[in-house]
Amino acid sequence: MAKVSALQTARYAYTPKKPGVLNLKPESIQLEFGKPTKAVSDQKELSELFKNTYGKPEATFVKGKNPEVKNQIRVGVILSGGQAPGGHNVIAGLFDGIKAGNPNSKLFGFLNGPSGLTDNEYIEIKDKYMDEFRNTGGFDMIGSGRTKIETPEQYAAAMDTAKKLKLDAIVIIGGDDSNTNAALLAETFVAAGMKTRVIGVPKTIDGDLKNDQIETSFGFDTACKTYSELIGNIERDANSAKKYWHFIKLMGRSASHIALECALQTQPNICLISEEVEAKKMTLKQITDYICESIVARAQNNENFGVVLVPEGLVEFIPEMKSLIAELNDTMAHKADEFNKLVSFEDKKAWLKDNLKPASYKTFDSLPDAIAAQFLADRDPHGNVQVSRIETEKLLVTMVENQLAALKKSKKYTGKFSAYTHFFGYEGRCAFPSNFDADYCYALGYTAFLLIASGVTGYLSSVRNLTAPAKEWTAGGIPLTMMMNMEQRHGTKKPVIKKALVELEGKPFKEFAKNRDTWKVKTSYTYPGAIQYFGPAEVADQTTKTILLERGKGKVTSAAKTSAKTEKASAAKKEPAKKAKAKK
Ligand code: FBP
Repeated sequence: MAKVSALQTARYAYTPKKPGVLNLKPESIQLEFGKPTKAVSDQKELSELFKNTYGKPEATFVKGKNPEVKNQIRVGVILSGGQAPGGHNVIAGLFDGIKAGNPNSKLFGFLNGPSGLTDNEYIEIKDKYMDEFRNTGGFDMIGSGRTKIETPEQYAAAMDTAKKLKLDAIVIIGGDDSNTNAALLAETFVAAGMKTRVIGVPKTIDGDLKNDQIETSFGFDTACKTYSELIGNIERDANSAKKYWHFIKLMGRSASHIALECALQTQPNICLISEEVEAKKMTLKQITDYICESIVARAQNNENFGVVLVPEGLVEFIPEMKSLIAELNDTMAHKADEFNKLVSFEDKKAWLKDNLKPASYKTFDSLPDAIAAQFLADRDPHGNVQVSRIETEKLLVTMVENQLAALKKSKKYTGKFSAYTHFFGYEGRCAFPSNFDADYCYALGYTAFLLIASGVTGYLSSVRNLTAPAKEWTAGGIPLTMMMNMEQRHGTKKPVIKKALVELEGKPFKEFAKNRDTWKVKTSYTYPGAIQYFGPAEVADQTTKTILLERGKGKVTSAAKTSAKTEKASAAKKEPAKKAKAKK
């Protein structure tokens, strides 16, 4: 084993806390089924597409009997998509469950994502190798990848591997797309009369794989805590030096859950929420004005510093940018031969002038060249622009600088503006999982094993009641088709798991909206500090404000309120001293 840090050594010794029911012997845990379920919409189309797996009941584990858990089984596991803290613990929970059922059962890890399954590349996971990755971050144990299994050849190759390896089950650890794949694979295997069951596990730091049944995807907790620590540190630096504005872009391909959670944890001056920008049809100019309002107001209080949080997906939610991106994706795909011959940015720009609609070209032309060039970078495997590569934070700084220069001319602004930009994304995806993610992931993996041992397929491993202590969590399975609807993808309607965007009527957004006008002007920063792995539960085991608020259990304490409380407390302390003086 490579040399490891002291923290890693200490984390190896950590025993994840389990939901009460999972502490029973595996043969004493039984699946209890609820009523048949329906998809969120498009039920008819989905029931036809998933003839064998549609509409299965929700299932919960309870104390009972399941002698089947002792059967010797062979299981394959895949890590799919972007890294998220806790992935190794899902594998650990799955591994321990399988071995607790029957020590001769085997677990195979497919290498580098779903392509490991189609290309038949795998390793057998054994005790010693597993132990090197317990409670660690990263997906490096078996690697991850973004290959989508969609062609008939890929399905045939997946079936071939499952047959060759005599797999009783495959566990796919992934986000909405990967779990859509899991549902399709489950259906394909049943239709082909194969014994291989497919179970999904909800992963993504983006936090957008959640619904009435899935309280959160794993990794969101640790990633948000890591970013919030960094944001808090920057806020404190800004409040100490009092001379810089920091524009911080935060990962989240589409939804703004990460930005919102970090805002609730750190109380920055501004946090943009893409879903709100889209709902209010805000233009880039209006967003710039909104940020400038804060800068001008704070400058009047002699506070020429601040922090702005920008969600990664923002550009795709600004209506004029959304049209530009859609047209660019289309034009660059349909005229790829012509476009790919162009080398310089100037040539590409001239070509776009003739090939884009005038309105889209006008938006493109209004962007600084360096940013405009990022809109033309390589597309992802699905033909979409890679938003993590567009430096929205820099674009906003340029727009703000221009606007402030105009305000200065008209004497409406007399402050100083000096900005730094940051992008936090990769910093958080492989962090040591927080206790919450370590526990949650282990339970998800162990539950996935129990689902396999209970003979079901096309289910997502589900652990609920997450705001309570781990021993009160419940475990079970949710039929994947229950979370699906039909969506237009590249010109055709496809079954997909519905992505959860930030709800503007939801409690987390409302809590933020209630406080943000104060934060915009008054310095109200809160400093969460580093993730704590050891110590009292209120410090080390708490999950996100998002889940607490969603479950009606949390509220933000603003710095304004905190300092009011502190002032009261110190006034009370001074009171006896005053009285004593008066007596003298
Ligand atoms: P998943 O949805 O696959 O978990 O990945 C999410 C994410 O971390 C996004 O936040 C980000 O936009 C994207 O991955 C970056 O992708 P890549 O790792 O390919 O650069």
